[in-house]
Amino acid sequence: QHWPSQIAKFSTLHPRPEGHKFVYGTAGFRLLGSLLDSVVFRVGLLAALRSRKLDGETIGVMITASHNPPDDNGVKLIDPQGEMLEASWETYATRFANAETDAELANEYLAVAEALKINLDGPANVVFARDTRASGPALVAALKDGLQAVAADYTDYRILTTPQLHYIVKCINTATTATPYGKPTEEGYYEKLATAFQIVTMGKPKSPVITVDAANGVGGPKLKELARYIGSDHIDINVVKDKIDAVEKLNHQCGADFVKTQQKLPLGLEPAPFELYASLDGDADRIVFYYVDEASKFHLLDGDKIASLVAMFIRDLLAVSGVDLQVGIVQTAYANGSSSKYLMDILKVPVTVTPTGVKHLHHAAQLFDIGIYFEANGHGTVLFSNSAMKALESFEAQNPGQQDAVTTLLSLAALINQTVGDALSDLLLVTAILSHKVWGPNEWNLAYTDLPNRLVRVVVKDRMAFKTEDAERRLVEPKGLQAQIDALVKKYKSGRSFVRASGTEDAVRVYAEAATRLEADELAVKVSDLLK
Ligand code: 16G
Ligand code: ZN
Repeated sequence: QHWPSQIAKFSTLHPRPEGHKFVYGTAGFRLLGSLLDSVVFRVGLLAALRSRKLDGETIGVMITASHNPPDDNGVKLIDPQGEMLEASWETYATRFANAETDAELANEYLAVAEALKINLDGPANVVFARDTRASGPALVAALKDGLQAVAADYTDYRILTTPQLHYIVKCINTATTATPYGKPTEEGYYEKLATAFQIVTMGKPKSPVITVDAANGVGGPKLKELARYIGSDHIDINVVKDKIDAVEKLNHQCGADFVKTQQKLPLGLEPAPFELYASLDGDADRIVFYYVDEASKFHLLDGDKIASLVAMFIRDLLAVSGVDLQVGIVQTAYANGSSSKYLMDILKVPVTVTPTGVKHLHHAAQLFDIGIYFEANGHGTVLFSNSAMKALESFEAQNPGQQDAVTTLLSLAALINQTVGDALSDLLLVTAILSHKVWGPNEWNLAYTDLPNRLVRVVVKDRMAFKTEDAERRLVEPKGLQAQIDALVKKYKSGRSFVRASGTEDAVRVYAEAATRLEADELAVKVSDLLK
């Protein structure tokens, strides 16, 4: 094969739009779908190269822009164990996307291959899927061209949630190992989760109906399918905001991001008091829950509340079982101060704080026997280490109580999508725990009371001037600013505030929390004013 001419031949069909600087960030490439054609083509080249580097292990490519508006789209790579692309490859992605000419692109391809000693004639395997966005099919075509240009083998999984594709990638790459993750198909995913859910909830009362806002995205049809596999004897899910054909409705005044950032109900939802509601985001890798009380007051049960519920449940099961395993929690600076306090002081589990972004949390969670990580925005999962699995599988129970607890823990490990945060899997996890406790949302919410908080987006001249340390909780630059923030924070009871540059938008974010709503709002505004 003569790769440079082959790459150039295909690349001319996918010209790079002028005057754009593309960056592979925390969520891959994400921007207007109409600007992504060349980027996705080039990601095809990179995915093939990554697979060749790993001796033909299968790499995933997901085309989605998650909670962004309908006209946006995005693309990200999935590593063989279902994890985010290894960080050192993000720069290659950025270099490929920004190559000015077809020839330059081909050179980049060869340069990376040479630097990493990649055999360009070795096997390359790639799987991909997309969400429901209108720009998806054309971008898939661009991706296929990229894969064909460098003779990669590929499978098109069509429309999936992001976590479903992560699951499939891991299944494929573990298929011939001692611990296969599951059947590498969409059906395999439903079967695995449905079976695990039935075992975890066996003998427990069925939970009352849960109404799920699917953000008019891919999560809607997939959740209905999952519920069908579980069966209405075991679960009762009512999916709303499921208009995937009305493409302009995607994430519009609904969905997990809307509910979390606005701290209010999706548009048009009329909730009954004390019933449980949930919202997914546009690619179903985030979920938040909520309910209203008798006075119609809205109560949010976000990622911190999920982490706390799950930590409590797993900790209690471990205590009953007598298996000695260390549970740990990973949060970001956005975690509500009350949640961290509850986890550390009441549940007595260690809490690690990392910078924002799934890859940071995921890696920190891998350091525990059982690592629970959730971002406040509702993205998270639980990781069971290999040694934890072995300890549970080989444990010899002394009584039925211990046996039950161990069986439940092992089924939880199957119920939870351990590759990445998964709204559908997390929904089942929460439902199962509530049915064990015979709790409604109000009982769940009682564990601790969130400190009122406010998130403000501030557009600044140069967000890159904002450099942080201590897991984004303190600014090192611009110089002097942190001291001013500290001086403000000191004036508020239970006050806390931090500033960081967004990794997905050209803006900085200000977070503030304090003892009362008024104070939290005021602190957020005052800190924002410092940035102007
Ligand atoms: C991305 C991250 C998400 C994070 C968010 C923060 C992944 C897969 N996604 O969506 O975890 O919460 O960015 O956005 O890592 P921000 O940097 O704009 O605040
Ligand atoms: Zn998402």
